[in-house]
Amino acid sequence: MTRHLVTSALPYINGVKHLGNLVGSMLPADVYTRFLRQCGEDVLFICATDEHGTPAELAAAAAGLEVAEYCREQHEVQRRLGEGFALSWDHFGRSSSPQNAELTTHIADRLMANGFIEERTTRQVYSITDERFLPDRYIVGTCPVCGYEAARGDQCENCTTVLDPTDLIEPRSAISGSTDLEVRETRHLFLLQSKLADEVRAWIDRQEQWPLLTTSIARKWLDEGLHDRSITRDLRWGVPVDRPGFEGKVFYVWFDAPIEYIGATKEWADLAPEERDWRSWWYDAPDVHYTQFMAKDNVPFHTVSFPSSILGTREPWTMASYIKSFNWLTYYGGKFSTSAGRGIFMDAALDLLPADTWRWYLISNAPESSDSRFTWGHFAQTVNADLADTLGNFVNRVLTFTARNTDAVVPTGGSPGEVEAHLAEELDGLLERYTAEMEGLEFRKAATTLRAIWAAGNAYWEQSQPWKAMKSDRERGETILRTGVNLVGLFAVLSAPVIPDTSATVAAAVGLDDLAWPADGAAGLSLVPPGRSFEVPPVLFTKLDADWVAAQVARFGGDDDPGAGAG
Ligand code: B3M
Ligand code: ZN
Repeated sequence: MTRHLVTSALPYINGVKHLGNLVGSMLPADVYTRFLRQCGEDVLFICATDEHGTPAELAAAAAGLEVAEYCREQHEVQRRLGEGFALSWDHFGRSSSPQNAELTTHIADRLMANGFIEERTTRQVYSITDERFLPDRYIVGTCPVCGYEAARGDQCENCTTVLDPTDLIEPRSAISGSTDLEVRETRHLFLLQSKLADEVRAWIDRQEQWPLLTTSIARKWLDEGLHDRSITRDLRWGVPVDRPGFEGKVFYVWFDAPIEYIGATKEWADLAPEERDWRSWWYDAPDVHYTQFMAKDNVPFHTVSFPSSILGTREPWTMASYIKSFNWLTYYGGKFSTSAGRGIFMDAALDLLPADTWRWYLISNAPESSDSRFTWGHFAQTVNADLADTLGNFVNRVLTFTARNTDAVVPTGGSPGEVEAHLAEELDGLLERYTAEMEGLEFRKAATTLRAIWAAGNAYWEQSQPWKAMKSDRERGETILRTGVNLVGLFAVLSAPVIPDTSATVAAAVGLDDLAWPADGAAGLSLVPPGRSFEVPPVLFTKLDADWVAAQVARFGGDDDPGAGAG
């Protein structure tokens, strides 16, 4: 019996995440997890905050907090926002956990013992003013190629030339602005990726089902040749390196962060050790199918460096069975930016509208084969057309009309005729396609098919004209009403992975407490039995008008044509 392990890329600890972070990993991972659970699968969904590295240290300093306290606070903020978006992870861990430190140290020890780590002396820029070595990104200066004055020590974002900090003209610290820098020798541990390149490539070559976005990025890195990479840093905050001469050094954040997938599973098990076995998911676990979710910039770490670390242990750790990667959700064509406060972030989004409204928009516009462009006008159009008109309006009119004619009890009269047989057949095809798209992690297509299922229900109701049938042929009319209420129940079940809160409300209204995935259209049309009492839920979605759109554009920025209504 296959067991499913699902992980989402770990959000960095610093700052509330924006909708691009959400749709690029955590949200689709949740949708897939929910779908698998409704299909009766055994699923473990793991995520955590990625707490180490210079950004965490600088963000803590800016907040005037000790970095450990800052991370504790921010983890709670992100955990709560994840719950607000109904992200149903089994555990939301912390890469600063003792479990992750223990596992990171173990994996490093195994790599050392197997000859895949060696100590090297490197030359690094030290800031006398900041009393610390500066990672390349925290050194700024004038680009020697294009003269751009804010080029970073690793790359000039103006002309994209890859740089060394010593290439910069008039280099200065990005932390203090000080130019009081000097190059010092420092010792670091290097992961000898070059010795593992063939094994990594062989592993990638075996992944024929992976999306092209994932494998093309992996092969680009492999084709450029895998360089040995430093996996330690002169930082205070991180997993300490337990090695003489390495006091005051920690592992590089991208060495320990992926190991936190395992660490967070151990954190989860340590909360109930008598019934949870973390090793059964991660160690010598051939029955586990492991799906990872991430944005494309994280693909190299997940297809090259993390697999190198795991393969080099010569231990049977679980490796990804499938890696689903995403392009970018842009904000009016530009990048969402935590630092520049550009775009809409998880906290502001939930203050504006319920999670399901965002979940639907993001999944139905997921940046899978290309970038997706968020605009307030498009967001409002999508919410109005799909959620308010197609789904919400159907639920309301069917249950209201039926309640009025049957005293809110599912009628027993008549029996399904030709029209219902045709509807069941149509739903068979749509359900088969929707299920396959969910299994295939094709989220935009799955949302399009789900919307087509909602539309099929609307078409059935319109064409059957129960308001006439109830006057001319009560038996026929009651058959249509019963079918309508069952369509409402079916919509609740099939929409649950994407808009779980709305589905729960609708399912409760028609007395459905089992959201098991239906086998076919006919099964889907008999979820709510005759004779059952039901309620009419409040209107599910309020339409967003042009004034609302204009208000968001004014508040968050955007270049919608002011006259562009919400549609
Ligand atoms: N913290 C997310 C990012 O690059 C990064 C993912 C780690 S997954 C182990 O924004
Ligand atoms: Zn440049």
